[in-house]
Amino acid sequence: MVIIKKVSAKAILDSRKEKTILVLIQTNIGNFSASAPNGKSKGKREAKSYKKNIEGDIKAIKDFEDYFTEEVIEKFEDLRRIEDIVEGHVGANTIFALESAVLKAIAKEQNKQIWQVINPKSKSFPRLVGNCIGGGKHSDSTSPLNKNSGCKPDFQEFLLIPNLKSVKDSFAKIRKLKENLKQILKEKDEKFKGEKNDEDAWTTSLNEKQVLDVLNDLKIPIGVDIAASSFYKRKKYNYFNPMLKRDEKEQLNYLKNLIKNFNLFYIEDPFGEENFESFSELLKKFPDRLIIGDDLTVTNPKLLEKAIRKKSINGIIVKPNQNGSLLKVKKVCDIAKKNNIKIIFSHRSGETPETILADLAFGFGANFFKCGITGKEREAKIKRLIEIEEFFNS
Ligand code: 2PG
Ligand code: MG
Repeated sequence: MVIIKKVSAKAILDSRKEKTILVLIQTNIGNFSASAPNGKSKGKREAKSYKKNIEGDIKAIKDFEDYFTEEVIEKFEDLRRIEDIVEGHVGANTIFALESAVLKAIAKEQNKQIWQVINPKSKSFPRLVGNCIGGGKHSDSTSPLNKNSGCKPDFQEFLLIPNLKSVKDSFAKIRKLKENLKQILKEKDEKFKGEKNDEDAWTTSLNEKQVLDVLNDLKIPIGVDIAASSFYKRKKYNYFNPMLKRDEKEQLNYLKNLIKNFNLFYIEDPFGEENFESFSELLKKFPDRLIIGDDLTVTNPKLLEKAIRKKSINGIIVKPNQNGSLLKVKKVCDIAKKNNIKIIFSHRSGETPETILADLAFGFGANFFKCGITGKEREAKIKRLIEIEEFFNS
């Protein structure tokens, strides 16, 4: 059994140099820690990262220390005891980091891997979804291209989705393709300077159609995270590259054409985060493609149920810190599996070296794993997934 003796938290910097939380626990079997990531193109209905601010959460964790020390923790379901203590007093990032640290302790105590604590029978590996070129909000800060200059794709992510047998081979393949893209972008985009965005994806002045043209030549399944809520204002989709506005119907028609012309396999957040009906229309037209909710569903069981009722999606992004509670993350995955909705575990745009995402994805039976392809915070996660794969091969 795990008995918590001390709990503390501190602020660390994520890959975007923004503050995020790291939680440390001292237990009868050793010390454990875990950190949470930060999103930038956040869904409106995501749980708040902190109750008020990070400093307040750090203090709250300390204030509750005596409560934790009274609990005996033995299995995944015992995270309920942790949640009962902190629920309502801290935000999603803090709960996620705390529960992750506790999960690491349970694994160690049982001499298991973290994913085995969740589901010892897990055996199928998620397919990699690698972000190779970026636009939208993720290309604001590091890109020299001004938000309104029209000189970046309006879509947030362009994704490579290899279909190889092993995670290891898939990773090698998308790394190589991403490196090749540097040369291709140099040739096609005279403004290209080899710069990268928040998720270490290439930034370009090409627009989404030009990027998709480039990716089609790679002969690999591709996808996009449109993150449409980030440019949906006053009932219009406000494109900058080129400058034009599309209403709901025009957006739907535009996307139907893109999906057909570029053979898109994966389409995330194609419409505003409240437009469940437009998602349904797209899915009705393309039942054989992945129509995925992220801002639409924000890893929330109720919103997932709504999306299922309305037949809006056949895939859901799972970002544990959109919710915080790992018990609710499990609930989301259970509902998704029961309803044949594909599960895509995802990194956030502001990341830390934390690798538990890989264990969670494998343990909860994710179908896909969305991550950046390069950058130490992203690579660490994919490498952990490969390590799990090697565990099976050894
Ligand atoms: C997304 C994510 C991760 P963020 O929209 O899917 O790529 O972005 O973490 O900024 O919400
Ligand atoms: Mg998204």
